[in-house]
Amino acid sequence: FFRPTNHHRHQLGSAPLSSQVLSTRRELYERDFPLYKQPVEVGCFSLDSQRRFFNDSRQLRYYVEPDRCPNFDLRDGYKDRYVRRDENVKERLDHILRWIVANRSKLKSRASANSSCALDVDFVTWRGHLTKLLTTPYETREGWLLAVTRFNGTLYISEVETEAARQERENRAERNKEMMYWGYKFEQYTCADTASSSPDPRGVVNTNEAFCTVVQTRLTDHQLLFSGEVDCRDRDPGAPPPPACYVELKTSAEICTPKQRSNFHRFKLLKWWAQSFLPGVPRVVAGFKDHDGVVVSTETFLISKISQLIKNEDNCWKPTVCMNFCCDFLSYVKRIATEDSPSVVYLFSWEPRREVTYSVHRDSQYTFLPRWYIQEMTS
Ligand code: 0WD
Ligand code: CA
Repeated sequence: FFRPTNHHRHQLGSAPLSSQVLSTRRELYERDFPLYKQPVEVGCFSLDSQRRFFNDSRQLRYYVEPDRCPNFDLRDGYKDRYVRRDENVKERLDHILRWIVANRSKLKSRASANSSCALDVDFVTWRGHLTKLLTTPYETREGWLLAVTRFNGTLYISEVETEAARQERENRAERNKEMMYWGYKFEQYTCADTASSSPDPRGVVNTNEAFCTVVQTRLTDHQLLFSGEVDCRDRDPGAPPPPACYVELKTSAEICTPKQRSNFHRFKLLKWWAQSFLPGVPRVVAGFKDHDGVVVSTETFLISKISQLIKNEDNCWKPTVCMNFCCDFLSYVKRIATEDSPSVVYLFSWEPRREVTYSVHRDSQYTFLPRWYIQEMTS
């Protein structure tokens, strides 16, 4: 996928290797691009309209290219055809853990195939958590909290909602609630249930439903297993195998001025790139909407072309900074989170303009590995 060309990275002003904190200053991460292996899909799962888990691809949808001049009304159905997932239910890593239990044989390490239940990976997490790490050196508004538990040698990373995020969620303005619906409505206009059917914009939008890919890859010396929600796939049966056939759907405000274009490149494309680059999803289809929530045009962005697209912006984000920071964060976690116990949580915490710090918690509110998982993996 990408190869490092420089083997002296720690001499070129990277973060101190023994510190209790981790700097997020961009300059420290301007090294050559680290090795990131081509992500391989090792499985998938689906969550149905009632958020029930299935170890299969029943919720996978098929991308149908819109007309050149679409006229998708994203507000349609908000009041009467919208079933919203209950955001008060904290699922943490549970769906991924269920997938692991159902697919253990695929993951057992060669060394311990008959004895211990160790997985062959260093980290298990959601793709969305890794996206947050990739964008951290450029984030100026929202901090994060990541809980880490070491269990049978594997480090599990699960996000904890910050106080600020909880307040934002509980005080969300009506307009923002409606705009959150627009993204899902765009999916409904562009996705069909089968390779040969058409989208049905008269149906119900139910955000409990999800199709998730599970991928395995390696970032330098970190073996990763993570899952991410996938919107749809190329409907051509001759398309390349997953994840190369997957398509990410986004909506964004229409771009009318050079300032808007620059902001789109500097902020939106960073998030879009980070999210899809991680699982190896090659393209994002953007629907550009006007103020009234009508999609008036679409455009395909190839993830492999985004770094060229942004090169003309002054002071823009760099993929290498994102990946090197993530890599150093994972090394930092390995160094700090040494006690192997399902009831111990190392809570890593970051606020904009600060360093990453951590605290340790035993049998606390932060413990997140469920008993059923520990039991399955110990027997
Ligand atoms: O425990 C948590 N704090 C979180 C759990 C935070 C974020 C996600 N999740 C879980 C949910 O079970 C969800 O099904 O992760 C799943 C999605 O995981 P992901 O792919 O790692 O998340 P991310 O890349 O942030 O989001 C992908 C899509 C979003 O699409 P857009 O185009 O808006 O980025 O997943 C949806 C959303 O459609 N999504 C969520 N769905 C359910 N719960 C959530 C969420 N909290 N966040 C984003
Ligand atoms: Ca999406």
